[in-house]
Amino acid sequence: MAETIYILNGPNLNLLGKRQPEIYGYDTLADVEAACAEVAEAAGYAIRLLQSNWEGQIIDWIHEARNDAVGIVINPAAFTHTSVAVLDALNTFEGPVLEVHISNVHKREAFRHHSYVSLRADGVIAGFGTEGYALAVRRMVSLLG
Ligand code: DHK
Repeated sequence: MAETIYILNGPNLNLLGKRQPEIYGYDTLADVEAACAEVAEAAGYAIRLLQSNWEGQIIDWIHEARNDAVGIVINPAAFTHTSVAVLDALNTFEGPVLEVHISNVHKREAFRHHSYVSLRADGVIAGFGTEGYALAVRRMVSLLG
């Protein structure tokens, strides 16, 4: 069976495509999933894309990834800037971790400039729109190679 890359998404990303499209664009998470699956499957990997508005659920999925995934791509959304608990969970994961932000967080409010998750991430993509996810999966494939 193909090894799996987890693609985890934090709060409000269930509304992707409808929520502040001037910032996050019109693509939905289903579009993101299709783009990531194409890149991953071409390289012989499977993806599992998940989204939750609940911090504890994201942490539980990171724990699950310890056994079930070879890498994690994560857009922690607002938890990026607030969650030591998500950082601690990612520190329990042994494979590569890539952090994605759809918007360029550095061009936005100062509170978005700090990321707890970046203390663990092996790479960060910000401001590439939803295309950033598939780019992160491409990089994940090279890191796993
Ligand atoms: C998404 C969010 O929901 C925000 O809380 C982050 C991130 C930025 C994004 O650009 O994907 O600050």
